[in-house]
Amino acid sequence: MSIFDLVIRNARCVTAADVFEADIGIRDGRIAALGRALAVGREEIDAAGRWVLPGGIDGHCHFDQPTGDGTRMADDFLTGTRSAACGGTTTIIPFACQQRGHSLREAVDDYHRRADGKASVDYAFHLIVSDPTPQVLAEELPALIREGYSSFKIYMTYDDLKLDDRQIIDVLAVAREHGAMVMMHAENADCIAWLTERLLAAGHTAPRYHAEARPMLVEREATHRAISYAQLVDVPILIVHVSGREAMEQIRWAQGRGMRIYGETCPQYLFLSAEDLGIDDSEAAHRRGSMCICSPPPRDKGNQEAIWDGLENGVFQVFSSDHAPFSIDDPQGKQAAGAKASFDKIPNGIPGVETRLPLLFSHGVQSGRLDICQFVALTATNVAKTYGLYPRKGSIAVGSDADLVIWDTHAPRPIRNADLHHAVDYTPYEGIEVSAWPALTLVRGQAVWRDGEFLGRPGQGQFQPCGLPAPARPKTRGRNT
Ligand code: DUC
Ligand code: ZN
Ligand code: ZN
Repeated sequence: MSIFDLVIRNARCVTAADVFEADIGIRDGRIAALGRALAVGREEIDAAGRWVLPGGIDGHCHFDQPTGDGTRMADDFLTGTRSAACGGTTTIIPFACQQRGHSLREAVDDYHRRADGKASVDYAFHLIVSDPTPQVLAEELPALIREGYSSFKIYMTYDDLKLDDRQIIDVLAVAREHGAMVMMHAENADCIAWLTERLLAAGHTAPRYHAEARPMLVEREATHRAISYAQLVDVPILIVHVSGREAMEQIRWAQGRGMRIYGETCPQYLFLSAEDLGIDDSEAAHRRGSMCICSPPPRDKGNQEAIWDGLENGVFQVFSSDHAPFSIDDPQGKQAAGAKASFDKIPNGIPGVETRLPLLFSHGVQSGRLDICQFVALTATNVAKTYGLYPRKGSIAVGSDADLVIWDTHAPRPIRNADLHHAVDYTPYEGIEVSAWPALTLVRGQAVWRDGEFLGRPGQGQFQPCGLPAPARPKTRGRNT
């Protein structure tokens, strides 16, 4: 009897640190051996000449998240994880979102019911803290962190989610005490409200005014404020979905002073610009603009270049999709407030869980901007470390889960929504050329995507409790300020 369930031969393995040639022996869903001339497996795959990378971890995506305003996300755990698998992502981390007046525990229980039996890739949960009552701060959060929910998102904008400054500091203090990671949505809510009121009063309602209501200044200010509170409390934070240069400068400044401030960015800030929100008030511009409304908004070409630089030079540790799926022709989606709704009534978010890795591989690695180890770090290894999943996830190492992707790097094609596997009726990246796509995606040794066919089974994906994130472990000596 064979000692391996599967052997991948002649793999050009890539980790965040190394590139090496090896056979990969897989047993019981884990990598059991790496070496040359491994014993014959029950199944064999020859990967000669192909890159074999850790499966992607999407550390920021929204599936089946209750919105509370009558809108509805197009993807649930069935279609969202199917789409993830087909794009080479083997673990997703969406958000169990607390509704005000309710407990965090209710949000977590509800979210497990939504995921149970549906996922075809592995998943963990972040928490969204929208109501940090004394009970939440003193009891619920510490208990949930111990149980494997060790990261939470704080919003500085959105009326139904945002925390005031004192609440932010209180939540950061809990994260510090218990070693959790806090993700900050950094935009200044009052500036946005003031600008929005003025734009609407002037009759400026088209989607392109979304970008004017949320200029870089509001993101830069909130980023600086979030960093200041993290410094005050002496706790690491991750600034999520950073859209451009001025916010990056704040992060770089803090990193340069030795603070543990981390950065995440997303494909929309590399491949979309404010022009995608529309250049006039036509119907076509409204439709295209609605498809691309997300927050923070896409910026200009100069900011796109700055984001590429930040991926290359280490401002960013994590590259996520921020997949937030609202269909364009759904009366509960982008058109919930009507076909000609004003920009402030259009649900924020764009899909991208399936296209995240092919876009970055094609335009980052193959164009020579990023080396392939950086790609692995940004899309898998650092994500696993940031959220307490490493080394079970995010590496090619003996003992790690066999979450692997064999890449086809000679697969030129335009992105077409018709070829994607989410339940959203558009992709904002329609027509963008990519030349790399996963040929095979394995989740714990099981094929979920092979040669253009989805092979996953609902329920095959398992919940992964998170340990304490490595970058958030309380420091032993001194303050970091
Ligand atoms: N912005 C968010 O903060 N979340 C989801 C989508 C978006 O655009
Ligand atoms: Zn956000
Ligand atoms: Zn988000």
